[in-house]
Amino acid sequence: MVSIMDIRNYISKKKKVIDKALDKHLPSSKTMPQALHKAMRYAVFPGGKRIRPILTLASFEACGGSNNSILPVACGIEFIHTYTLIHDDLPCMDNDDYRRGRLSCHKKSGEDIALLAGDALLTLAFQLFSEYGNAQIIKEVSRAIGSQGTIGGQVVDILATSDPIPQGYGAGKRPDTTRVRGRQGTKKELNYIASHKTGALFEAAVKTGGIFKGVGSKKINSLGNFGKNFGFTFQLIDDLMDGDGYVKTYGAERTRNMAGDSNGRAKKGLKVFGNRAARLVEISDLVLKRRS
Ligand code: GRG
Repeated sequence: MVSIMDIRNYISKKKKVIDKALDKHLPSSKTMPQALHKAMRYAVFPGGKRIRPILTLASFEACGGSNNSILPVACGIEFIHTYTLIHDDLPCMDNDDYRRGRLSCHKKSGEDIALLAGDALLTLAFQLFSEYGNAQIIKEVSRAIGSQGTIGGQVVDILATSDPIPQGYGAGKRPDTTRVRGRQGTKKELNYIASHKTGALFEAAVKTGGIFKGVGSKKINSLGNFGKNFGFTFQLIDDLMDGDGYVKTYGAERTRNMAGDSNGRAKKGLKVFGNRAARLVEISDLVLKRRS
């Protein structure tokens, strides 16, 4: 039975439960190598919205799950998200000094340790999936974040938005990999980036809830459809807030309409879950309304 608890209240309660579990599954900052564990914890706490693991929990509930057994797996999803943010901020990527209003991980811990903190969070995620989840979760998530998933999306983002293409790979020349960012990609590239860099992990996060509960492929596909379209809505709204990406290509009004359409597509396939999917629906509607 779905309670009438307000969705914001639901999200804030889940966030607290997730934060507690994240803390439990991260090595203490006093454990050797302290610098690494400090950097991992710095990147994870206080953290952001925790929207991906919340979706994993809500999806588990939509499939009839009602306990906290899925928490370690949901933590794995957040650790992966955190790894992407650490690596995305590195000088060789977006070169961002700040994340969530404070120094980015490499500015706090140094590039070497930050890079390895990202690697260690990614590795920890798969340790949790193997210990508390199952092979299907490992398969789903690894596909989602590999060369044809998140990492592929990041590569297309770099290549589509940087200029000039690196020169100097000729005989006897040192490779010059300097890139000047700021070019707007084609519509095809924009869609690839949204579906791979942003969408794929959302899709996997939602599917993971169903896989953990052991539902059949029809329901997993419905969850996948929700996750994919949710991810697209999320990206469009993010671009509206930043005046970036889709807004630069299509303008704000069309981008908002596209977000409304993808939110509609996301929710359409959830009917099979009945009222149990109420939280997924409400989270999706909330993202559409997001202004900050
Ligand atoms: C594999 C190196 C590497 C990078 C992957 C996903 C990614 C590429 C980089 C993350 C940076 C980014 C801007 C991705 C687009 C999706 C997005 C808006 C992420 C921010 O997610 P939120 O808003 O973040 O959920 P919080 O701070 O709430 O956790």
